Order: sequence, then structure tokens, then C-alpha cells
Amino acid sequence: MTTTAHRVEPENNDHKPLGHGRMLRKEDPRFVRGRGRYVDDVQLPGMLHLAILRSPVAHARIVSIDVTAAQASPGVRAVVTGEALGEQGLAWMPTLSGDVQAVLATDKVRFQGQEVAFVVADDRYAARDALELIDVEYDMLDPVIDARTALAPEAPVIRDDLDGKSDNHCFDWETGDAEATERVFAAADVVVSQDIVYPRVHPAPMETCGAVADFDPVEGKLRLWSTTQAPHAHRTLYAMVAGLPEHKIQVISPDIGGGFGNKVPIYPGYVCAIVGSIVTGKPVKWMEDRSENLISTGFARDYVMRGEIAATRDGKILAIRTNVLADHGAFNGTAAPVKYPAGFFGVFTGSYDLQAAYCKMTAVYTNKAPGGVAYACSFRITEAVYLVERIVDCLAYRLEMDPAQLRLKNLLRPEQFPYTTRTGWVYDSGNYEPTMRLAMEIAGYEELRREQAEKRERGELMGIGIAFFTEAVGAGPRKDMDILGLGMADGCELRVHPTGKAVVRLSVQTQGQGHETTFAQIVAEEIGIPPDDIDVLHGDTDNTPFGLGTYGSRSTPVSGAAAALVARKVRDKARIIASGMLEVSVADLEWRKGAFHVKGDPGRSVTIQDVAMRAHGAGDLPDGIEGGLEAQICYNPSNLTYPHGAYICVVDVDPGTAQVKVRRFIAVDDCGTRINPMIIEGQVHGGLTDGVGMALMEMIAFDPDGNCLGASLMDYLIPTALEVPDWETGFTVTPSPHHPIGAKGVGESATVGSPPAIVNAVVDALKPFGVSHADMPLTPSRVWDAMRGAARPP
Ligand code: MCN
Ligand code: CUM
Repeated sequence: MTTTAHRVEPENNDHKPLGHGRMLRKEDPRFVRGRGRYVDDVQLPGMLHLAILRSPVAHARIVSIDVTAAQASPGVRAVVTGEALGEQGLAWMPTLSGDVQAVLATDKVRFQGQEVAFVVADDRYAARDALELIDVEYDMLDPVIDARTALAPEAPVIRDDLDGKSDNHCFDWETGDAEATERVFAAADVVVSQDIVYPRVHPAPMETCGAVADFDPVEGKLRLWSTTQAPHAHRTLYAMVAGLPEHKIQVISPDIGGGFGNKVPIYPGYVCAIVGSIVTGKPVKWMEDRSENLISTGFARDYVMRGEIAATRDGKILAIRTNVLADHGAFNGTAAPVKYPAGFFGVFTGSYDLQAAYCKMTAVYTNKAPGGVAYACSFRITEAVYLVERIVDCLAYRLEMDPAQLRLKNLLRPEQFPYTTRTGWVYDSGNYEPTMRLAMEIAGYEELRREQAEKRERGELMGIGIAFFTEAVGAGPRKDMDILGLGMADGCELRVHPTGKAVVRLSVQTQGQGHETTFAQIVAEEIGIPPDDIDVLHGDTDNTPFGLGTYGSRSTPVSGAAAALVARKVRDKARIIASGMLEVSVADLEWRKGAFHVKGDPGRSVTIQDVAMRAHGAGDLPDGIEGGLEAQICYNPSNLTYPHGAYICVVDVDPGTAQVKVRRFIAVDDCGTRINPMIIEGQVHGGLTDGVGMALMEMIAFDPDGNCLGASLMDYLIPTALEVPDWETGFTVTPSPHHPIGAKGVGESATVGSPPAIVNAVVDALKPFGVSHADMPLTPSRVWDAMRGAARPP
């Protein structure tokens, strides 16, 4: 295995990325010129507008709903309640994790913001006005807000809709070996335990969720423009829920203003828009507002964890154990592969060589919005990496060891790969030490520690935090991974036109990651057609092959592989056609960047464009070769890809105000072969900014009645350019051995790796106060409390 290490500097930044490396994004001209086309830009003749009435309370029985006044309101075309949906069998829908969720509440409301009724009217204002006229009588019930009380015997049962349900238990899950772990713990010199909370946060994409549904009763065809990261999977679900034939459903996901996992689940609003169009016979648009997005759509995290680590006195880590209480909200709407109810939390063993590991998890229902897997989480690897990187720092604190040295001592070694973890994950490749060393070199680690020591002498609070992570991205091998029975493979189709221009059709769906550029680059590299001559089509189920969509940074690992392989398939056919054109055998041809040359006679050659014309043109083709130059494949990955990274954060804490300032942040990422370094840096910068938000500012909190306290961007603070430093990045390249071009995913790496680095830095700054842990978000008040030894319960 070869790994190369590079610091990103203007004069040295592109160590052999894929050809056309840092090309500018093909999609940007339309975005910067206001020509993006988002769901809310879709205008259809006669289109009506839908608004949703949401529950103002967290838990209550619905006594009655009176819609008479709303129905009589000007411009109103339809008012629909859960009862009406129930008559069509549509009041409930399956979630992506096999639970059910109310489309519109019939019996009870189970979280503040839950969908209760909808109005379809001539315009958005008429629809919203009519909501005010719907009279709902609620019989209030006690809510369950804190997951830690959800299983108390006196807790009110939230999901009494489920047969025989008499508590708020959602599921249990475990991984690793409990007994072996116990043996290692019992014999260890040192055991450190820490309660660690990863609070509920929200991805808050710039564009909220919405849909335009257009059901044509004559054709029997439903067209649905919607904000979805997984158009094909959604289409199948609509077919199953609504009983519509799947070939009569077209899901179109146009430009999307950020997804971050928020646009993976199926929301009641999408189903309401479909029903609204069927009922009125007109196209219907639903667009939620910011508060609706924050209070009712897929949240992230909400894990209460107890971490334990066992080690020798000199710092050899032996085992990690954790107990997790997972808050899944009112419905289990988690979008994760079926066999993985806790997502990929099983990688909590991190980047270290352990003797044993064990996790036991209990998930509960509470009166909060459903969701759980979102916000660039790599299927809960955010929580796993936060746990392991925090607990390793707690161990360093206890052993009075330098956290960088402790990590260096325990990182997996290159000869151990492929490495099977104690919880059964097979890390495909990795070379961790150079990554860690590069981050330390860019940071000037020793110098920073000297500066910190001097500052401590003067009573100044400076902290240095480290996090090392390994991710598992690219779900996934279909033998292990499916969502509601749909295997997690991706299709890809490539058509080369007669003049040598090409169109590649993907089953994944970009939300800002730049797929139109990077997938053109992958195909260009394989087939020699310039990327500007290759259009990338995605986000339209009628015009792209089936696949499971974009999340868990799976596009590059799965569809990226599909794109490379479909291009090779076309190239193989082109080679046969070229052999006919040059009248030599296939074996006598050599492929070099866009042309087939006759071996030993390089002057005789045909370009891929020549071949494309011949494939479609006059004249005979070699025996058995059909005309045309196109291919389609479905790629089923043999394993996930395992990117890794080393992050170092430097903070200053104001001892007077407890304000944290992130002064420097060094991120060294290894995502294998790099396709477009500029896009990777953009992904990393964005994820690091998210990390600052989560570590220092963001939390979806609730009052004891279940009122969401993060219902607007006034209360739910997201970071701006003012809160973040100039990111310092570097990279190493350890290709994936099983991916056709060696690429691993990167889209969520920085969100996974940055929160522990920042928290570790703040805790390190507070070391003079004897602080060894504090929970996110590290707002001034929490830091203040921590300094005064009065950490509040989160
Ligand atoms: N890339 C590359 N070389 C690599 C790996 C990736 O050049 N070795 C490029 C890819 O070609 C792609 C981008 O980086 O253009 C991200 O690729 P990948 O890591 O495969 O992730 P996905 O495309 O599957 O994107 C999903 C990921 C997730 S799950 C979340 S959440 C998130 C993220 O992407 N949401 C985003 N980044 C986002 N960025 C934007 N702008 N908007 C979102 O909603
Ligand atoms: Cu978990 S957020 Mo992304 O996987 O769409």
C-alpha cells in the first residue's frame, strides 16, 4: 500500500488527482446567474397551493376537528383531515425503518409540529389563512421529552397505535463481545468512564422541503417534483403506499438547495401534495417554511452515551465499551439499512487496535419529531467518532499523557489492513500515522504546546484538541444492506452520441456536492472524452437507472465506481470497433488518453470520437457487434470504503466571558484517489463549519411541555463566516483496493471529525480548572458552568 502526504498550499495542491483535477464546477454558471431550478421554481398551469396545519402541542388526544369555516374560506379547494385520509387507507405510511408514521394525525398528536390537516387553495396565502379557521379540540396528555425518563413505569405510552404497545421502547441493539470485553476491563490497569451526550441537532439546509404533485387522471400518471436525496427509493415507496403502479410515477428531484440528510426521509407533506393533486385534479405545490422544517423534519443525533475505556498504565488501549440511549422521537423515521437500526455506530472502536469492544443500545420513543440519521452523519458515525475520540481524550487526561502521543501509540498500523474490527467491520485500507504526523506538522504541534504552557502561566486559556477518525461510507454491499428490501446498489448508464459527445445517467442525486462535474471527470478519465463534452443527468426516475440515492457519502464509493465501470464497458466495445477500423486484432491496440493506437505503429490510430461516429454510421461493424456506443450497469460494491483523517483544533477561551474562539483548525483527510481537489476542499470546509456549529452553537432543545426551543434561526444558531477560522487543510492518499479508481467518500468526513476536535480543544483549555469533559454545545454559559465545576445536565 502506498500513501502519499501533502499539505494544501497554492503551489502544491493537486498531487495527481484524477485528470482534469481542479476543474471548475459545471453547475455553477446556472447557480450564479440565478438559473438554478428548485422545486419552488416549478410553476404549472392551474397549480394550487397546499398548507399544513401542525399540532401546537407535543402530546394530546384529538377530540374533534371542525373544518367548516376553513372550507368556506375564499379560494379554498379542499380541506383534508386524517379521518378523510383514513377512509382511503392513507392516514399512516411506512417509514424507511419499518415503523409507521402518521401522514395526518387521527387519534393523537405525538410531537409539536406534527401534521394534523391540510388545506389546498388558489394561492399560498389563502391556504395559510384557512389553516387559522380549522378548529381542533385537544385533550392534553403528559409528554415524554427526556429519553432518560421514557422507560419509567409511569411514563405515558406514546405509541398506543401499535398493537399491544405498553411502553416507549423502540428497539434494542448490541454489537461486539460483552464477555470478552468484560474480561479485558476486569484485568486492565486503568479504566475511565464518562457520560457523553450528543445533543439533538438539525441539518437546516438552505432550501426547506417541498413538492409539486401533478396527477394526470387521463394518463393515470403522477409526476412529483420533490426535494429528495433518493428519488428512486421514494418512487417505490409511493407505489407501495398509494397503490399507484410504479411505472406511472415519475419522481423528479431538480436542483436542491442542500440536503445534509434532511431530504432522505419521506415526509407527510409529500404524501399530502400527492393526495391534494388527486383530490382536486390539479397540480399542487407544498413548500414548508423555516420553522416547519426545523420542528418537524429529520433531526440528527440525540444519543445519551456512557463511554468506558480500558488501558494499560503506559497507554495501550485495550477495550472500549459503551451503553447508549437513543432518542428516536415519536416515530422511528431513521433512514438506515434494515440490518443497522443504529446505522454504522458499530465503528465506535475508531482507528485503534483493540482487544475487545462492546456496545449495548436501547432506543426509545419520545414526543419529539422523528428522524435521527441526518446532518452529514455517515449513518451515525458522527456519534461513534465523537464517543471514541472524547473517551480517548478522557484517558489521556487520566494518564497525564499527550493526546497526540496516546493516539500515535494506538493507531492501527498499515500492515494490519484489511483490518477486521472487534465489531466486525472490514476496514479496506489505511495508513494512519502519516496522516496524523502531517496534521501535527501543519499545526506546528510542539510549538503550540509550548505556547499553551506559557499562556497557562499567565492565566490565559488556550486549548489544543485532536481527533482521528475512520469512516465507513458507500452503503453498501447488497448482501448486507437494503432499505425496505431495496438493495443498496446503483445503476449507471452511458451513451456516446455519433459526434463523440456523451451523456451519463446516474441514480444518485446531488444536493450541492458537484456531481455534474465530478462524474463527468470520472467518465472523461476512462473514455478520453473531455468532461465538458459529457453531460451528467440525475434526479429524474423516468430518465435515470434505478439506484438508492445520495447519503452516507455513498455517491463516489458506489455510483462513482459504477460510472468508471460503465465507461470501461463502452471503451471495451469501442476497442472492438476500432480494431475493425484499423484492421488489426484487438490485442494489437493500445489505449492512450482518448485514442486507440496500433502497437508499434503509433501513427495509426482512431480517436474515441472517430469510433463513436463509426458505431452509429455507415459501413460494417465487426462480427457480433451491434451499432451504437452505449452501456448500462448496476454496481454492487464488495465492501464499504473507509476514509480517515486527523484534525487538530486550537481554541482560545475568554476567562471573563467564557466565549470560545476557534483560532486555528487543521484538517488532513484521506479519501483515497481524489477526483476534484477543489470540490473536496469545499466539502471539507463546509463540514468543518458544521462542526463549529454543533460543537459550540447548535441544539434543538425542548421545554418540559415539549415546545421546541429551536424553531427559528433566531434560536437555532448556525455558524457564519464570522465564527470560523481560515481552514488549513492537507491530505494523504491511500486508495481503496476494491474501488475501480481507488476513491473513497469524503462528503461527511469533516462533520464527523470536527466536533470531537473542537470539544477536545475546549476541554483542554479548561484543564487548569480540572475539567475533563463538557457536553455540546459549548455555549458561553456551559463553558462558564464547567469552569466553575457546576456543569448543568444537558
Ligand atoms: N469527491 C472527490 N474525490 C473523492 C471523493 C469525493 O472529488 N475521493 C467528490 C465527489 O465526486 C462529489 C463530492 O466530492 O462531488 C462528495 O462526494 P461523496 O463523498 O461521494 O458524497 P456524496 O456525493 O454521496 O454526497 C453526500 C454527502 C452527504 S451524505 C451529506 S449529508 C452532505 C455532503 O455530501 N450533504 C451536502 N456534502 C454536502 N454538500 C453540499 N453542498 N450540500 C449537501 O446537502
Ligand atoms: Cu447522515 S446525512 Mo447524509 O448521509 O445524507
